[in-house]
Formats: sequence, C-alpha cells, structure tokens
Amino acid sequence: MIRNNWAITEVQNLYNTSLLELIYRAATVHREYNDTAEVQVCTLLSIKTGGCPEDCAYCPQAARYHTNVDVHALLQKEQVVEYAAKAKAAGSTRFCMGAAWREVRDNKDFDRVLEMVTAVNEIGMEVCCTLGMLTDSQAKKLADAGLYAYNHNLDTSAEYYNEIITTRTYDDRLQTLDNVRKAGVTVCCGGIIGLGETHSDRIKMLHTLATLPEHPESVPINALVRIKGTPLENNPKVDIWDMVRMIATARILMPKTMVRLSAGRTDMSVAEQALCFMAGANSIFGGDKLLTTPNPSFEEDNLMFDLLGLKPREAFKNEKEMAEEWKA
Ligand code: SAM
Ligand code: DTB
Ligand code: SF4
Repeated sequence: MIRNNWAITEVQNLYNTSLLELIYRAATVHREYNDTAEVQVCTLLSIKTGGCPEDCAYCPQAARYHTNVDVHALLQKEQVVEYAAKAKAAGSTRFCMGAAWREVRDNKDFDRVLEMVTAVNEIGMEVCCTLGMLTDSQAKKLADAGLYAYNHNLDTSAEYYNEIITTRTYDDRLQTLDNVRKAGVTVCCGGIIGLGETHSDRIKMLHTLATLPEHPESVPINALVRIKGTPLENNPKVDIWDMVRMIATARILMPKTMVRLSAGRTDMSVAEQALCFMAGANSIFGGDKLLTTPNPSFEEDNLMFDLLGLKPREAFKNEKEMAEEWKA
C-alpha cells in the first residue's frame, strides 16, 4: 500500500531498525513493487556551469567559493543533443540537464533550454532538467516542450536548511515542487547526506518527502562530494552504512519511487553499491562525469551490472505498463 500519512515516529522507527533487518524489509518491499534485476542508468550534463549567485555550502558552482570549476555559459542545443545521443547509445535512458541558476528567467537562454528539451525527448529519452526555482508558467512551458521530470532537491531537513543555504528558503523549494506537479511533470526530489546533519535531520527529510501529497516519482540520495574551496570541504566522508540506511528507509516509505544511488559512487566499492541495490536503489548516474565531478565510466558500470546480474531499465517503463493495463 502506498501511504502519504507516515507519522514521524514511524519513520524514526524504520530508520533506527537494526541494519540487516532494515535491508531485509526494504528488499522485500522492493521485490513486491519493482523488478529488482533492473537498474535505470541516467546521465547528467551541466548545460550552464558555475557562477551561481546562491550560497549552497556543498556546491562547486557557487560563485562565492573559490573552487576549480570550469565556468561556461549555456551550451548550444547541438552539443547537448550529441552528448545525449552518446549516452543513449551507451545504455542510458534518462538525460538530466543541470544549470547553475538560482531560478529560471524568461529570456533567450530559457527558450534555448526549451528547444533542448524537445530535441532530447525526440531521441526517446526521459528528459529531466534541474534549473533552480520555477514559476508555474515556466513549469508549463517545460511540460509543453516535452519535459518528463524536474529535479529540485530538498537536500536536508527544514530545520537544518538554513545552515547550508541562506539565499532561499525551504518554502521556496516546496513552492517550485508544487508548480512542477501542477504542470504535470514528474517530480525528482531528494537530498544529500554528509552535510553535518544529524540522524534526526535525515529522518525529517525522509518524512517530508514521503508525506508530500504525492510521492516524488524519483528520489536521489546523494553522498556529499567534498569540494575544495567550499565550506564543507573538510567534512568527514559519508559512511556507507548511512547511505544504505537512507536508501532502505526511502524504499520502504515510497515503494514505487525510483530511488537513485546518486553522487558519491566513485568512493564506493562494487560490494558497497550491491548493498545499496539490495536495499532498494534502482537507478544510478552513468558516464564518467556527474555535473562537474567524476563518476564511474559506462565500462566500469557494465562490468558491475554483469557481475551482479543487473540489466538497464528501459525508458518510459511506467507509461508503457500503464498503456498495457489500459489495453487489457
Ligand atoms: N541550481 C539548481 C538547484 O540548485 O536546484 C540545479 C543544479 S544543482 C547543482 C543540483 C543538485 O546537485 C543540488 O540540489 C544538490 O542536491 C546536488 N549537489 C550539488 N553539489 C553537490 C555535492 N558537492 N555533493 C552532492 N550533491 C551535490
Ligand atoms: C541529484 O540529486 N544529484 C545530481 C542531480 N540530482 C542533478 C547532481 C550531483 C552533483 C554532484 C556534484 C557535481 O558533480 O557537481
Ligand atoms: Fe547554485 Fe544549484 Fe549550486 Fe546551489 S546547488 S549553488 S543553486 S548550482
């Protein structure tokens, strides 16, 4: 049963379940709702990099920190489509374009992004964008252009948010998510662990996600990538068990959601990633770059898939299954 009325104490009890029992329960839910042999491979591209006015303490692209990021203006549509087609040929079925913007502005750059969305949709990939805050009319325009998903992370709990970002509020985030929903675009919304938050903050974030009016179709769980020059550069490395615990709890709370093992895989062994899949993760980012930081190559991941008996998930699977049910 899909529930949106989880009590915070229920989330807390799940999260604090002894680890092997938690993994077992998450694996059971995962098996019931999803094909556990399938993992979706998604690819990211930073279409506009660096120079961002926001102060997100983790981010290599915030202009105010001195990081080594390669700043560039908005790419051309042709460059983006070429990159997407290569990712598709390598087995990726979802393509996410990221821009280091605080919010979308109604200008020529946005028009170009709309064209990119249409072009990538036409090659048969699930198109996702992450462009910062959106108004409802901008969300509508993206939907009309063929956008399948919009990524907008809550990152952490409402209480801890101000420690990480001061240039916008948690409510701003929730408002954009609502605009995305209303436009009929699927929601991709998750968080980062390793920001210095407590277990209670993680529990609260999972509770917020699992009690939204509809669960996000996609929940990325990122391990902080520590970036030199940012305020969080010296944070301790995320413990794999914390990652597994987050994924397992998310899986139990949101059985049908795609739970994405997102940033942080370069620091994880195949055995550690296997635990994440066991605990319910059913997607990764593939290709040797995330937005600005390294990620395992397609070749490395293919070897991992062969070893673990996993296969890449096709694009638009939910829609195909719904169409089949309609026919029956
Ligand atoms: N500027 C837009 C925004 O913030 O919504 C979109 C791009 S932003 C880079 C997308 C997401 O990447 C952030 O919400 C954050 O969750 C994630 N991210 C950024 N830097 C990260 C890091 N160093 N480690 C892990 N995740 C990170
Ligand atoms: C998400 O939750 N993680 C991705 C995607 N959504 C946009 C981004 C991870 C970025 C990691 C740091 C970087 O490469 O710049
Ligand atoms: Fe800008 Fe997004 Fe990075 Fe925050 S996470 S500094 S909004 S690019």
